Order: sequence, then C-alpha cells, then structure tokens
Amino acid sequence: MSASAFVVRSPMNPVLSAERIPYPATLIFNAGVARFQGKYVMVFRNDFGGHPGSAHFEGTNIGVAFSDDGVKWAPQPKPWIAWKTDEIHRAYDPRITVIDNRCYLCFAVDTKHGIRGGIAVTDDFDRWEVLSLSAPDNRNMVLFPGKVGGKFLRLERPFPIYGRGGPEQFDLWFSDSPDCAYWGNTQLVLGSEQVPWANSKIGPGAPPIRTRAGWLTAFHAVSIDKSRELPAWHAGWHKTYTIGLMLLDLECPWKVAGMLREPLLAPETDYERNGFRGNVLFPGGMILEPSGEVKIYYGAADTVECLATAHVDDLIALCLKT
Ligand code: BMA
Repeated sequence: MSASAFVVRSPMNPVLSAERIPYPATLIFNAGVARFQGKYVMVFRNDFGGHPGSAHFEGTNIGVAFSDDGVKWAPQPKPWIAWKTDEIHRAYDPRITVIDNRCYLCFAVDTKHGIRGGIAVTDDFDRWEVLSLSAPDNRNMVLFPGKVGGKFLRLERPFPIYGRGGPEQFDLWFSDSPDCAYWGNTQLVLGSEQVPWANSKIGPGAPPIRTRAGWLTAFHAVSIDKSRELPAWHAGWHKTYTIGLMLLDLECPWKVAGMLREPLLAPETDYERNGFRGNVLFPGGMILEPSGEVKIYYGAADTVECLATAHVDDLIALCLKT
C-alpha cells in the first residue's frame, strides 16, 4: 500500500488563505504551528502587495492565527513580525517549537550579505527576542521540542553552492547548543542523494515530534525536471516539492533510524498544483495529539496553508518498513 493511503487531507483545506486575512495579504503559506497554553497557534508567511498572476510583491511579513481545534483558524487583526533594516530585507518561513513552556521561532532571514537562519523566543506572540543568526547561507532551521544532555537540538539546511558539486544539491544537517546562541557539534543527517525520489535539494520541514521509536520529522525534497514547465505566476518553474518522512535516534538525533522510501505526500489537488508556484508542498508543523493523530501542516503552491492527518503508529511503521 502506498504511503499516501495513510494520510488524509483535511476537507477544510486550505485551512488558511489570503481571503481570510484582515490586512493586506496575497500569499499565506509555509507556517509553523504549535500547541501553546491550551490553544493552537500558527505563525505564517505573508507575501503581500501582489495580485494573482503577477510575480511582484511589495514585501513579506509574518502573521499569527489562533485556533481551538487546529483546523479552524482566527488570524490576529495585524501582522506580527516585519523585520526590515538597512541590512535585513525580511524574515519568512517561520517554525515554532515549545521548549520549557517558551515558544522558540526559527525563520529564514534575507540580508544584504546572504540568507541567514534566525532563532528567536517569545512568550506572548507580541515581544520577541533574537537569540542567534547563523552565517549565510543557511535556512529551514527547526528546533526539537526537547533537549539531549541539556542541549538545544536543531536541524538546518546550509546551501553550499561551490563545495557540493551540483546545482542545488543541498543536504540536511544537525547541530546543538547549550543556550540557543552558540551552535556546534555539526553533523550530516541526510544527504540529498539518499532520498530516492528527489534529484535536488532537501531540507528540514516540521520540527520533530518525540515518539517511542524516535524523533519523527517531515522534510521537503525537491525534484527538478527542466523538460516540464509547471503552473506558476511566472515563467520557468520546474521544481516539484514533496514531503518526506524520517525517524531520528532519540539520543543521537543526527542518526537516521528509519526513512520512508517514497514521498508521504506529493502534489495532487488543485490547491497544491496551482498557485504562485505549483507543485510545492512545504511542511512546517507537526502536532502529536493524545489520540495518536498527527496533524501535518504544509504550505501548498506557495499560496495557501493546508493540513493533513495520519496516525503516529502508521507513520512510524512507514519509516521502519524496509
Ligand atoms: C524555497 C523557499 C520556500 C519556498 C520554496 C518554493 O527555496 O523559498 O520559501 O516555498 O522555495 O518556492
């Protein structure tokens, strides 16, 4: 049975889109989601000041929405983070991890001197404090919802354009930190060549969830087919982003304990195939419910935010299947 048989797309999809946002919004996607203080919270990317069919946007900010069930979302009246200085152009693709009752955010930060991975902390989705900004180029950072040996743990995706030998052949890495500011113990987790269905870069997606069998995490995997133009609001779009799934060792989280050999989800529906960039599924949040249901949140077509669900036991079994 193919993996997609174990995953159900929400009938409410897309669970958040630009029409529902009470301030200028064009693309609402690539969100991070967590359960915090009895509610679900989503931080999402908003590319605003554009219109369908045009590839030009005025800017990007990060918005917040709350929910009682993780399905129906109420966006806040105003955007939250709009980071712009002489050096910093924007922050985007946020993820959230709750550690010791505080919400840690990871985001990509476009700067004059390259793309940096940022980590910040908030207690109220109002004030936020930056804890670290990596050297460029790095992004798609996610933090684990727990520590090993007292250290914060993260996955990340540096993108070495000279040293890796192929165009956009980028891999998934691990590092840890005593304080979320100084990062080290850098280890390769998964090389893009180990993902059998992808021929280009991979990257961390949703912050891992802790299960009895290991840290379960969804990643994105890219295939490029130059012979096939994909639907997009601009010409020359050839990349398909699928969602992969793996288990990492609980004590040595840079060691892969199992990986699904096919995509967990690939673009199928209209809202996944068509939009600003069609055929893009970009996972950013995973929540394990007490029932064993796993909610998987993903941006679709760089245009809307979606939800799919599966049972944690099935996801573990899929990763351990040889
Ligand atoms: C990546 C990032 C993501 C985006 C994806 C597909 O490089 O920019 O934000 O979803 O491309 O366009």
